[in-house]
Amino acid sequence: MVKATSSRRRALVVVCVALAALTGSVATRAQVPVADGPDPQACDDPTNSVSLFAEKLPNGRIGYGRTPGKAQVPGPTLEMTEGDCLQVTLVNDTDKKLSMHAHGVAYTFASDGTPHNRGCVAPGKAKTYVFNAPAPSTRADGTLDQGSAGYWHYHDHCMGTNHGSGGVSKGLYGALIVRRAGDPQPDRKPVVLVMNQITFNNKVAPRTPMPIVNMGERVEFVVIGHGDLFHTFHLHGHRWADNRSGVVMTPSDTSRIIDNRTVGPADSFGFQVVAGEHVGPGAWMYHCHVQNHSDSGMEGLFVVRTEGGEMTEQTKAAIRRWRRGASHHG
Ligand SMILES: [Cu+2]
Repeated sequence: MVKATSSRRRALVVVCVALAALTGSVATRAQVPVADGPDPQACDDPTNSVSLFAEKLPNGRIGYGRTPGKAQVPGPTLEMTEGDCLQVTLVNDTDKKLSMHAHGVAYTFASDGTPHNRGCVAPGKAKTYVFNAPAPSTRADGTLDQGSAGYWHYHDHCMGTNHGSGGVSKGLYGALIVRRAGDPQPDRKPVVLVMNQITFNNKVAPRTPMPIVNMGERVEFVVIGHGDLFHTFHLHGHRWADNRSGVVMTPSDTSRIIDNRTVGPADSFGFQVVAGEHVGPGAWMYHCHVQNHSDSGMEGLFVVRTEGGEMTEQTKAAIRRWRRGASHHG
């Protein structure tokens, strides 16, 4: 066995600590060896340290999860605020090399998650990636560094090809939200919808995600594109601002209000709606508006209950009709 360098040993400790925090014990998974490749410079003062475990799932899917045995597609939503430094320790519990590559945030080559920067994680190994979310500032030359707040995402960049095409197609992706101080907070966990080939989150209707919320709740959507196709994301009954946050905060913000947006591979955007505002409770469809994509099962329902959390008879009947109509997709 190769003798661990001090930095390697430090990284191994990070893995142990992260696992200990999650499981309450270092006994089960304490010896996850650190993957080959450069060690990232740890955060001076990490705002958050999390672990991701990559695992195989049924039906040929592969996902990231926050604890062993809990992989999901999409992977866990990572949230930061500008000024934060996030450490993510990725444990590879699959039999193929994979990685995590983040969009939108700042990182050194060691956290790029690409093969040419030696950022892949071999099966049975672990690697810590370090991400900074710069806040807006003025450069010495007077130009503005616009910061990093946005609706971003992360994905594999090693499995199958140098671009992670094998991992991404199977579900190795997730949302990364960077907020700016003062941004409005949603009332619930964000709804993440990834348009990957002709699926949402690698599923077709009627198995697509069905977020169920109450009238008046502030609901946040994150929409991400993957694969080889261009899509248009449409949500019924609701609308949002075509700007960074999807929300208008001041009268001087004259952003266009939209209910449909083009999404190419690795594009991402987010917005918040007040559920049922001006339209009431109901089964509101979201779908790709490329007709042969929606006709192939690229659709789902956003279900708005009453303020008290009850589903109206009309909504229940609408869900039944929608399921029957979509059932031929599988
Ligand atoms: Cu589409």
